[in-house]
Amino acid sequence: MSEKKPVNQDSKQKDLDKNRQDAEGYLTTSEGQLVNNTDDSLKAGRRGPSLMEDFMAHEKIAHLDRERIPERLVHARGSGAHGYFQPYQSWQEITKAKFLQTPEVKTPVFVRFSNVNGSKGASDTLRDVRGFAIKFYTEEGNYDLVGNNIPVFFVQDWIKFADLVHALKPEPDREMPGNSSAHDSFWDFISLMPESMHMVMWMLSDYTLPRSYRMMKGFAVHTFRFVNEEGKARYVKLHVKPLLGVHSLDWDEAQKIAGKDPDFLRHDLWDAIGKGDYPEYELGVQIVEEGEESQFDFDILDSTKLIPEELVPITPLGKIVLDRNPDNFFAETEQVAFQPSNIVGGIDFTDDPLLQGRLFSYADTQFHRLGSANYTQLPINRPVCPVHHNLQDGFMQTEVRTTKVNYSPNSLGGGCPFMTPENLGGFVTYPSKVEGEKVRGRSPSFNEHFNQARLFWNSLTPPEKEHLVKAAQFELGKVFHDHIKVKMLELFNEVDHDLAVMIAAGLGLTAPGAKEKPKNQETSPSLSIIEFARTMPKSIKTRMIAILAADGVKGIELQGVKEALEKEGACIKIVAPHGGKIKADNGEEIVVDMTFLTSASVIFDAIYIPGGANSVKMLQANAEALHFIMEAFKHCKAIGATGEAVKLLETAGITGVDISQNGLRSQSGVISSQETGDLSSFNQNFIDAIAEHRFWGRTFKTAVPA
Ligand code: HDE
Repeated sequence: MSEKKPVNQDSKQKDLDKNRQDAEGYLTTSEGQLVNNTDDSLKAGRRGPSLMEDFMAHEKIAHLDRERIPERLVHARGSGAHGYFQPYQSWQEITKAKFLQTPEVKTPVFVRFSNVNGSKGASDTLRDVRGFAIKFYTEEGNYDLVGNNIPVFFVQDWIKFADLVHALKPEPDREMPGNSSAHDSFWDFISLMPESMHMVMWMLSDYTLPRSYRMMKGFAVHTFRFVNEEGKARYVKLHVKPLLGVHSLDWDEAQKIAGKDPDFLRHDLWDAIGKGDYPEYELGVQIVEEGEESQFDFDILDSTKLIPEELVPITPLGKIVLDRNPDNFFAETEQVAFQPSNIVGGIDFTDDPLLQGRLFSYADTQFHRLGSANYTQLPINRPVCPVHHNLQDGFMQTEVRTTKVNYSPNSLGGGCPFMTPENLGGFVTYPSKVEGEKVRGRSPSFNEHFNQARLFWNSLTPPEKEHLVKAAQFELGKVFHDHIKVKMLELFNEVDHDLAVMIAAGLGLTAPGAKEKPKNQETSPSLSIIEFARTMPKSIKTRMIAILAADGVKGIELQGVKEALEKEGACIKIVAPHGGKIKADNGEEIVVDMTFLTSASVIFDAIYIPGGANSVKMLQANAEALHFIMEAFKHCKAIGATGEAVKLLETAGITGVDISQNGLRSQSGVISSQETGDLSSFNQNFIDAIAEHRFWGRTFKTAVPA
């Protein structure tokens, strides 16, 4: 039985602390000795050699030498946040899990977002699948939902995970490329693994370029079970939906941010929580009654398949709110140990052959990564409920156990700890029926690989299709061996002939011959980011907007538009040719947040340029300012200009598009108004344009050299 009583809490320690209160705040060693100088090493003479007895220096360097632990094999780069989960109502009909019973009860959570492929120092924005892992600290112990931002996976059987990771990671002879799947070994593997094609379509889509962790879905991927108090089980797929909607970056933009602000997504999350713009998500579930799973033309245990929302809608269970940044990156975000095997009564596994392997791998990796079987005692991993077990000793055991009984059954300890009866919330494995011969093989129900890849393709809007084709051309364009590209074109041809033809054109290869179009040409609009956005409330909350200005800017225009945008929750930065302050035409001094040197258009969602003859003249003569505007246009962002600044759009090269005049609505997302007396219609239409996120269909953008 574990007694949770840290050593430094005993009375002896308290006395010592009292005696030392005068020394509060002074430097000590890790053993508590007060020390007077750790800025100079101990030497024999001021110019002499260092002495071996310098325990202060030894401690400092020896600790530094050991400060790194192995980075996660995958998902190495991550950002974390604390928060809570609150159910909308009692879900006792479908599960007995306590954290889903009472709408008044908030369950603490810690969430870690990550990118799969890149190492710990990778840039945030390059194309990568994202992890979305949630630890629920429930009153019945920890429940971990370790998901991704894509609802399916590359392989069906966990034994293939090692091959996938080897192929994806930098090639072993040269350790290149550092942070990209665009290389021979990855596409060689994929070209020989048709089961990956559905996930590959998602990977090449805009889902792998999230604008923000706050604007990203999460999926548990596998089918799990919910079990209620009566023991009735149902199949479930868990989903997490961001209330800000799903938004993504443009590929060119993502690559540029990787250099301009490699911590872009980390900043975004940290800053938003710091400002009180707490990210919110909805946890939901698709429910399939036992016995009804055979209605689908795929196997619900196959993790390369999703259940279209049009067939089984998502039932919203409750809300996740992230309201606190971590205090210490290493102690929390780095040391957090997620495990799909962390489960509570009322939720259970299924026989999904991908899930089964995960139930072993995560604990195994934590033993290695965190160096001890006692990693569950780390503050970030510790459950909020009491723990009673017979696990003993091991490296870095922090608990001082005071019982001599560490086995079961026992009489000396009164039989403690007792086995928890089911009615007290004890986890009991759902007694699903299993029988069969031992066999290395797969169910024939796992054999079809292209229907859902095609469903995904058919569900995308034209700009999303264009992005996917470009992504495939980019990835395969970086592959050296032609036979791999040819094999991939054959697989794309199985998905859709037109898709294969378009990709082949960019590679300078011939697409395989047309196949008879499969009858199944259904669509599932919820799979498209753009279609999904249409179902969400429009808002510019937390969007980053740059106001470009220089000395002489029309103060009244700048402040009026700024206030209107801020009222809608946007985050405004004044970008100017120099730091400090600029002087408006009315004499007002305006604080500059960033300069053209310290910022870039790619870190903003939209830009606004106020009038003022002198300001506009200065921006017109500033190549960096013109580049800023052109680039924002090329990346399909909303652009607003008023007064004299309207002509600046033309100087920047934004011609040939429908620029709205006098603040009217525009299909192109470029809103201008030469009339500056009343800017209310300009403000409204500019706000509506920003809420569109991007004008992907914007024509003429490729003619803009940025
Ligand atoms: Fe993971 N995965 N994975 N994975 N995974 C890890 O655990 C593994 C899979 C996911 O923020 C590792 O602590 C196997 C699917 C996330 O700390 C490792 C298989 C999904 C995270 C591991 C999979 C995920 C990981 C590496 C196939 C989405 C980061 C470091 C059988 C549902 C969690 C670590 C965090 C991390 C194994 C497939 C999500 C090696 C064997 C499918 C979000 O244990």
